[in-house]
Amino acid sequence: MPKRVIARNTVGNGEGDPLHSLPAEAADLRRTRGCFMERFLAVAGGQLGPIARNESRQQVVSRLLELMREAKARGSDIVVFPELGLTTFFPRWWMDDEAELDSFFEREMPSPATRPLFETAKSLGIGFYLGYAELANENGATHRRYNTAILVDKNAEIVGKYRKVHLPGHADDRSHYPFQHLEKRYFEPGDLGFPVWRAFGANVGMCICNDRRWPETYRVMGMQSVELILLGYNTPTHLPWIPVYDHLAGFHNHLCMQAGAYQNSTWVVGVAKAGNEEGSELLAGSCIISPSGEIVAQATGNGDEVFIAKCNLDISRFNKEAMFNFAQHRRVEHYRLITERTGAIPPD
Ligand code: CDT
Repeated sequence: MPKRVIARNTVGNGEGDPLHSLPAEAADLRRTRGCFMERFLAVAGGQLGPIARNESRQQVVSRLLELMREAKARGSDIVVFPELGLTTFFPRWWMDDEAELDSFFEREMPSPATRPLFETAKSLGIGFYLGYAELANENGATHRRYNTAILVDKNAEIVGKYRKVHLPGHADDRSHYPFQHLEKRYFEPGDLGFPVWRAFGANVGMCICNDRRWPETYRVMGMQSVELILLGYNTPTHLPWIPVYDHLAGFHNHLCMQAGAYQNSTWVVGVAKAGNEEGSELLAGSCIISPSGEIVAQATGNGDEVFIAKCNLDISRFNKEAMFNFAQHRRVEHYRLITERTGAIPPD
């Protein structure tokens, strides 16, 4: 399995900031030579193979637990699971029956079925990111459906919740295709924005699948000094209504995540649900990307698999202080169109 450690720590013992005790010139030198780093986080991707429509929550959770235990045995601080990681990718089917649709959603987190994930995480001392379909009843509103991810710390506390903002696909019935993509029918757009949390000794953000294709996703988190972005995905390798780029599915997957990592000087961890799921082939290619834009660890197959990188969080400082020093170089007076308009119009 390809695995490599970027920019090993050559100074300091992990306590305090060694730069503080150095003369300014030495600190600068060490900074430019990249030898002052000290914050490491061992991150595991917990890629899933397909989940069958009739697979129970208990069966899926036992697969997730196996991945979690392996991740911990291999020294990880956190394991990242896919989008909708508790069920099959149900938006591929048109459903009219509310009860049938609801059967794919979680009404509480943890629930009796998902509690073992929290208990095992706590006893092992490992955090996790998990995507799931959320049925929310809050602030007097009932039955709100979101495509959600949570960030859980080593004490099994939910420290962050994110609801998918960019919902792809369509809301109309396209039953003439072998499978559909009905996220626009089954979910409403996330209402929590793109927060960044202080967790695991890092600035951590989350997004979900199609969000990774939009530069705004990364930049909004970049504006909050994000150092680690976690995301899960379910990406069909064939889109029946627009097959023209099917052969580039893997390239586009890495292209957008590598660009997001580089342009915002952040680690990005993208984890797939992969393989042939109920007749729909889902892209694999799960990976961990450094702030340089390089892929440093990658899943090798399209089934359940753990892959790991020891991430030096401090290398995200390099371009945050240089090429992508936002405070020095951004020119917001020229960016207004990005938030004033949704669709593009022809030039004047
Ligand atoms: N799950 C998800 O968001 N998948 C989309 C592909 C579907 S586009 C109709 C993605 O961007 O990978």
